[in-house]
Amino acid sequence: MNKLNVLLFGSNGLVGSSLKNILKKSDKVKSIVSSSRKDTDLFDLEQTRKIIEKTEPDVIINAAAKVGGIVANNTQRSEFILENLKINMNILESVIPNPKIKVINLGSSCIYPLNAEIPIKESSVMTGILEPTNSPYSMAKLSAIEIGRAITQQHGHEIINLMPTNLYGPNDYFAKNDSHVIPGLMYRLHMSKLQKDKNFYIWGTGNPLREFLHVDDLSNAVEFLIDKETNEDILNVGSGEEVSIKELASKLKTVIGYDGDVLFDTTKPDGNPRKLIDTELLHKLGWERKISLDAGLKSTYSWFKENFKNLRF
Ligand code: GFB
Repeated sequence: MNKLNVLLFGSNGLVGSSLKNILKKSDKVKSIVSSSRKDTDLFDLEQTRKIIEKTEPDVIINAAAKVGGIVANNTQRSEFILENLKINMNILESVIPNPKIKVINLGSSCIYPLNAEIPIKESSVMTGILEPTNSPYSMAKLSAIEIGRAITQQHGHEIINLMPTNLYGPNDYFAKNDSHVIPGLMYRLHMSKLQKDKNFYIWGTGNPLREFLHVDDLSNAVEFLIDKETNEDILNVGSGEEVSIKELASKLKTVIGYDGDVLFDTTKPDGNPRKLIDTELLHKLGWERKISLDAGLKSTYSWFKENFKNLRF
């Protein structure tokens, strides 16, 4: 087996940091070039072209994106569509001259229509209206799929779009306003414990259902796919388990040791009521998730406490 040279874009984020660790240990990988905004401006086509030409990768993994939770997506709507479009356009346009480069492009389960049948299959893509709180982000991710398809048909590339469910884990962005729900609740519950707050407000009604996947499980899926041949160009990757936001808050309350009351701030949006994805295609290829939600929440909170001093909020 020929070992692969990998170029990883977005290497400092939640997904990129986990991927670096997992790929370093992989016997399929010869070398990894980790690229972040410090060395390459992916809004700039020439810079993007240059690093690809210089590193001559067999595989490009695109984990670079502007990401955030429901409030960030819903308020910075222009940034979410424009920045993600630019990143995806520049990477995909830059690979056109070299069809031998395989691309694994990270997307999100929010690309699927609001009324898609649950569990959501890959074939539901582009069959209906998007969930309004994150439609700009979703549209950028959908455009990446369409650009990938155009390039594949015209130039013969292999481009896989991996659609993870809500991710969490070490190196996430733990903050009050712009985070996703797990790092957001973890930060806020931790602070409420320290401040001995009597009441804690979770956003929305607590009723939406979400499926969570530890980021290392996603990275194992990427490592698994790096040398796999498949005719699928979209693959879902999820845990198959749903929990309500209320249940999630209760689990986190226990892990963190906060003993006040949990109430609801219904001025904040609920977003999608339910978006469980169908991971059957990836299971059939042979991938399985390993980290349960309970174990993942515990280990992520340990990491959070150990790294608290160095985190930016
Ligand atoms: O993870 P999250 O921000 O985004 O929120 P989405 C999930 C649910 O948790 C929503 C509720 O119903 C929130 O109202 N929630 C409760 C909280 N408390 C909190 C809190 O303290 N912080 C946050 N953030 N939420 C995202 C998209 O949607 O899904 C992204 O916005 C991405 O674009 C991601 O696609 C996978 O799950 O609703």
